[in-house]
Amino acid sequence: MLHLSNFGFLTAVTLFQAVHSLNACSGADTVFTGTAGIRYRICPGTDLVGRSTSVIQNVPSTNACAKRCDQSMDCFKAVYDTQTRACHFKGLKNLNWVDNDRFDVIQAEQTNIARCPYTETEYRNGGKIYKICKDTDLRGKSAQVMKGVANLNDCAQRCSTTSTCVQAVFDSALKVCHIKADLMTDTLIWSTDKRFDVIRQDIAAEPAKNGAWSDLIRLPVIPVAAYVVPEYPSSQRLLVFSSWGADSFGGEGGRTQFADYNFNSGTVSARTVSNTHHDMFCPAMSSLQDGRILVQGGADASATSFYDPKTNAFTRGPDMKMARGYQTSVTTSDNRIFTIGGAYSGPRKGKDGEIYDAASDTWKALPGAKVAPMLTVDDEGIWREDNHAWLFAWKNGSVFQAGPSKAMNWYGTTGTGSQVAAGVRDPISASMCGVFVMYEPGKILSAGGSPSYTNSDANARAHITTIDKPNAKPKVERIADMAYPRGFSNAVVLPDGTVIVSGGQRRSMVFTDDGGVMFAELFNPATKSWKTLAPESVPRNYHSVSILLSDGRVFSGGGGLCYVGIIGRSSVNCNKLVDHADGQIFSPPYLFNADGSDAKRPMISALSDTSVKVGGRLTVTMQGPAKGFQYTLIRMGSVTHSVNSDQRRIPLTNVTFGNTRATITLPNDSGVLIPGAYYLFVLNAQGVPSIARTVQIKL
Ligand SMILES: *[C@@H]1O[C@H](CO)[C@@H](O)[C@H](O)[C@H]1NC(C)=O
Ligand SMILES: *[C@@H]1O[C@H](CO)[C@@H](O)[C@H](O)[C@H]1NC(C)=O
Ligand SMILES: *[C@@H]1O[C@H](CO)[C@@H](O)[C@H](O)[C@H]1NC(C)=O
Ligand SMILES: [Cu+2]
Repeated sequence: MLHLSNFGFLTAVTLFQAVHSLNACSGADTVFTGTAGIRYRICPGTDLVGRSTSVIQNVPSTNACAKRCDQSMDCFKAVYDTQTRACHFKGLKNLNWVDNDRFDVIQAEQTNIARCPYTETEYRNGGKIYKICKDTDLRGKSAQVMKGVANLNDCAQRCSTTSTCVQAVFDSALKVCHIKADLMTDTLIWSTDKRFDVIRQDIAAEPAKNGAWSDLIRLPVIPVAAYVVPEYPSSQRLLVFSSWGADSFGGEGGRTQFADYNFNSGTVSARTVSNTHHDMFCPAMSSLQDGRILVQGGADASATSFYDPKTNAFTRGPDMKMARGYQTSVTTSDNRIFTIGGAYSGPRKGKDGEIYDAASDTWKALPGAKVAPMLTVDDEGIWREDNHAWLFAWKNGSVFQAGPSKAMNWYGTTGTGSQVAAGVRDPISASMCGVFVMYEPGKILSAGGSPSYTNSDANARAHITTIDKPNAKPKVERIADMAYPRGFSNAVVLPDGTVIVSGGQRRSMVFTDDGGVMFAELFNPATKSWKTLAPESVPRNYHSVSILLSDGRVFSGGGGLCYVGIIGRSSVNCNKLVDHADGQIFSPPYLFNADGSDAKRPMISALSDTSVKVGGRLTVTMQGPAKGFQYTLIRMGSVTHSVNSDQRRIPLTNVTFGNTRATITLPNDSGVLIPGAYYLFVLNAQGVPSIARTVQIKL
């Protein structure tokens, strides 16, 4: 009866059910995989109310109906009627998805992709070559829409004769050819979608110039936060986590979903951490001298959890003095952890500093480390104004706050704490959820962000802030803008001192991919300029991360997470296309020879010690001569919400050479060389990095 609505019958039942329309399966759905690998989601007990394009009688089962749909060139959605055993192929417009026990809904699946999952064909015309990936779509704006296009070949032909056409999409259902918008100005996201075929001009990748992104790495959780596990001789694991839900949050869940990803072997495992009774969603994170990571607050806002790389176990730490979420913490020169802000959780006001001392395993309030001078002015008020401070630990226990407020401040961590104004970084606006990184001692690159946390235009501005003595006014230099404005992007300093900024949106808007910037950019400190790199496949916005791996590549992942309100509630109604339980690894240009082949890397054969004191000596033995190489330490990172206050790069300048040995005297100031686990990289004259060895720097 319901399927006759195209004839004008609308029963009271359909009208009633229309009120309860679904945007995702309300129960457990299953997958039917067609002959060409196209996946169909089958949602039992639901109906797609609307016009049927054809009806096949006497179909024995739902799977048989899915098979018939798969065999048909123009079936993307179907409904199986379990009473009449009829298989209805549905149209594409004016459908209403509702609960109804009598029917099962079958829909060709959409999944974001970075590579064509099917065999591609070629189209050539006028010296141009195009690759055709059937059954996929490029979601995003079209520059031109051509109607009445007979087939895929015609669409490819039209693209090849349109000078601006780099990518096109053929809509086989409506016989429309879409010349897609320019990726430089618009966001295009490639996904499987049986209705469409993608035509892409085959342009040489040039990895030595632009770097190269890996295929998508599917993860069992959305990587909202990430840290590298310090391991010897070299780290090979990334731990990532979300909230109590792998793809959802809401409330204080008392547990956290983790994934353990080995970036050498590619293996991934899921892990629920519940023994610390801590939902670690939206926390601050800092690592200590002994390699332990302290995750603080977030959804369970007073709780803290230690991760110990030696045991791979979590233990509960002491509660903070004040409940916090979206605070920033930083490890100080004396191996304590300073934290400030965090009105997102717990009380809204007065989130002055406090400090964790590993020696006594206690937190102490620092009422003199006032939060008020570092507030932004946000459209949503105080909830957002003390979030994600740009903190850098510096000499003699000091902490420098470089943003996101226009104003900068020095914080002192002795006694009851102190605060000293340090001038204005950016007179134009605050830069909430911009990026900040110390790429060499005392030199801070910051870029992007928006005046308000969300619903706020991002900026492309960049600054270099140079700090020297604690409490002294820093030097601020506005440098060239990035090519793209970015809110919610992430920054990673590479062993050669360049900085990769990836992801982010042109207008900050939580939980969307709108205006996502696909191209990464590389900051070069020698020229203080930016260079655009290869585009990532998936937008990485709010709740995304990027982090340096021990092999000199960069992991970029996450974005999204769905608010479901109640702990344990299903995420089926979430829009999975903006919840990114995946990542991609970027190989920077320095890993390639000019012809695109892999560059030969310097090889470290041994370190004299796995643990060295600040100011101490370390001998590196190379496979081959040690001279002519650059030696660099990068503190291992932890990242969430565009904040990585652990990372910093320390080039090593006091080096003497033997034949295959380099003896390094480390910087003698623990405010420069903050205690903790570091990557030791060796770079050759071409700037190609070794695989890093792990070294612990201690007081
Ligand atoms: C280090 O900080 C303490 C406390 O703020 C101060 O008394 C001392 O003079 C500082 N030392 C140096 C060398 O700046
Ligand atoms: C370089 O290291 C030597 C010890 O190997 C030390 O005496 C000297 O002070 C260091 N120089 C600098 C500039 O740190
Ligand atoms: C500490 O290092 C600085 C250079 O970074 C050097 O000038 C100074 O001599 C060193 N001090 C000691 C006591 O080694
Ligand atoms: Cu968050």
